[in-house]
Amino acid sequence: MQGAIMPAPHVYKEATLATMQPEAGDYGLIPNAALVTAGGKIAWLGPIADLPKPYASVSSTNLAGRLITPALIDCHTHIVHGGNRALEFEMRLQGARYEDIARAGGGIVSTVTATRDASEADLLKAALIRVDALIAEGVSTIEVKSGYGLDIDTELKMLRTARQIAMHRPVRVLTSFLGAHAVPKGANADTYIDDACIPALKAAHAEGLVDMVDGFCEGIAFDVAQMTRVFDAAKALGLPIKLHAEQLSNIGGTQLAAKYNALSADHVEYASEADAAALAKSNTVAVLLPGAFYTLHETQKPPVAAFRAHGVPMALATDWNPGSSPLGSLLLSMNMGCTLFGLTPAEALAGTTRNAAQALGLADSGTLAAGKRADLAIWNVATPAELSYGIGINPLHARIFAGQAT
Ligand code: DI6
Ligand code: FE
Repeated sequence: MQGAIMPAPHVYKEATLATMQPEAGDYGLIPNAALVTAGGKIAWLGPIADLPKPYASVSSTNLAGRLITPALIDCHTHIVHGGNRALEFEMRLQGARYEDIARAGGGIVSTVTATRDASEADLLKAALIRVDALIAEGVSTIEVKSGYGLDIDTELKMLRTARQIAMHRPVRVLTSFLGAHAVPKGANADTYIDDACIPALKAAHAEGLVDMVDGFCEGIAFDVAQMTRVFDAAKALGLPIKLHAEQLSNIGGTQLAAKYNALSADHVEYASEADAAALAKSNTVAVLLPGAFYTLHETQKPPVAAFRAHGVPMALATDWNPGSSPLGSLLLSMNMGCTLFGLTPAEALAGTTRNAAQALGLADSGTLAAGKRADLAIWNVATPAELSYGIGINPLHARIFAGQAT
């Protein structure tokens, strides 16, 4: 940025680096390493013995063997919303099913009422509390969806709130327009898509509020034909797409996402082998959301073996939302990804760094390499598997955002 004061070079010494570079395999570990930041980017990294001479005399921090990873990326959240659904939690514990509650007018639609009633200031205040919890775990980048407005004004209010977050906290926010999240009470799904959802998308895009377009392709939400209309509108605006697909049943969302070269297909518990092959072909990330699987007592696990076999990149996210995943910890998502879905700790860390960046279309973050953003997490652990192993433990030592300790 012209005229701005760029952070001077700084050396982090005596660290172990988990570079997460794809070609390095597993974590891409470099023991006894140094990492140099300058101008908000990574300037150099490697074994400390190879540190270029000019960096020997600049300011430095001795990390005493701590682990540096790319800062974490939560690539699927609904953290802007009003109210909570604790009552529904109690109903489910008494035997009610998520889909039955939704069909009876509860579920997503009840959060819609609370979100319509909330002011932008109230939404922001509540969202910032959630953002702070993620930042405290070394998160630098958060995707935030709309979808609890289901009318033009409230969808825009949610997206404006999401844009506000980065003005109040050192964090990067990417927005997804999720107008096709649920059918509003009393509305017809087709009429809603054509007369409210697509016009809201156009209005939000005109205000510069939309980075990506998402939808909920499911029996209780929208079918493939309806999502196709939303995706065609997104394509006409030049916006990348993502999709909540195959969460509760298989109705063809994953194939649709692949056909549109989506950045990601999310949930995908009910995806098939053929779906995995289609995702691989379109280089679409499978975003796994164990918080929703856990909360809803699901038993159908995503086809991790097929994703591996076909080379589908897998990401992990919180899906932080008031209904199916009131989960405010990305580290716990990593643990759940391993324990519930059988990911390796290396896959879990790739899922919240490199592959999460890909799920957001970000080429400048998610790995440690010269030229990438200096978004780092420094941990009080010696080995990266410890990040997935702990339950309810936060070993963050420091977070660096664009080269600055925050
Ligand atoms: N799938 C989810 O997991 C969230 N949205 C979606 O389409 C759940 C949203 C909610 O229950 O409020
Ligand atoms: Fe979601």
